[in-house]
Amino acid sequence: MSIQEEIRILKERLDAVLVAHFYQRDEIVEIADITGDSLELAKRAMGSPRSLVVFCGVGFMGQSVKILAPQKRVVMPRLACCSMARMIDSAYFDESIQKLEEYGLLKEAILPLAYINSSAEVKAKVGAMGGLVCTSANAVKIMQKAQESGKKIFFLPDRCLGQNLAKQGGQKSAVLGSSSKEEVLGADIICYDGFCSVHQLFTPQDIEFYRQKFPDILIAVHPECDPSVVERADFVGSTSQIITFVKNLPLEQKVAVGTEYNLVNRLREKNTYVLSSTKPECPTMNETTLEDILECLKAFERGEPLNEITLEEEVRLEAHLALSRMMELS
Ligand code: CIZ
Ligand code: SF4
Repeated sequence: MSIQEEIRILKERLDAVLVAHFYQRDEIVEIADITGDSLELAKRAMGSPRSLVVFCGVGFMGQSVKILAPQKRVVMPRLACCSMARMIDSAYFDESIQKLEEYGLLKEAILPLAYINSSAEVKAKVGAMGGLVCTSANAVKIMQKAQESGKKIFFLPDRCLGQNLAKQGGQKSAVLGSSSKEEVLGADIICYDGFCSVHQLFTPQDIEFYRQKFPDILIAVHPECDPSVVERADFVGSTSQIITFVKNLPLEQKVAVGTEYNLVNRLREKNTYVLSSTKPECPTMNETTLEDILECLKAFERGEPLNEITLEEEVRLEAHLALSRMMELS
């Protein structure tokens, strides 16, 4: 029996749904019941009648399912952690707010806005301060709504997404820790100094290279890329938005895409290029294998669940506040 078949049988027996993020390896995406971006996956896993969620992705994504659907058991074949999410924990969050207070901002005048790529503990801190979450797909809209509060926005952890949002809205941004106190106080959006190591790989030189090689090529990038890359692109969007954009192009239209390799490689058979001379693979997303999924299901059946996601109820409830504020607005 093939490993795919073994997984399928065990999945049925355990009443499990297999979900996989777009950045997972092809063989994982091929056997998944649900594929999507982190929020789509969390929502669809929550709505699934299955009691067990086997989540192929990185830690914060499994946590998002547990925050929204605490009655479900959630296991991850690999407990891989997004390097960006790991750049901020609750202690760093507190230190950042303290720093802003030292600069003279009142805590009540700060609204934290967390990118979904953050841990449940950080989302809980954000929720407790009245803040909310956004994804790359709804960031523009959520940022506008957040700013209607009249408060200073503290955007975390991705400085690039924060800077790109500010630029797009004709606003000023500053990065806590590297900008001066005056720049921070004068900014509309104050960013935490985190970034995605994969999306940092794309450079303006890569865009230059493709534009010279193919003058009519289109450049599509993810907003986790540096602002110097985003400002030179023809299209900027989340993973789902990039997929829709590229799939709707005429087949003869060349496009170079700046996001994770596995996703780009699956987009189209022809005329699609990876916007980098190095292979932009997300190392943690790439860790999960079919063998891991099989082992995870077997361990669950033995009553020894592997990498089960558990959250303290207080953390879950406060993180839920931040997530549900986003869902009400989007
Ligand atoms: O939210 C996600 O799944 C991520 C990490 C990126 C995106 O643009 O969809
Ligand atoms: Fe995190 Fe970047 Fe990997 Fe996405 S591509 S999971 S942001 S490290």
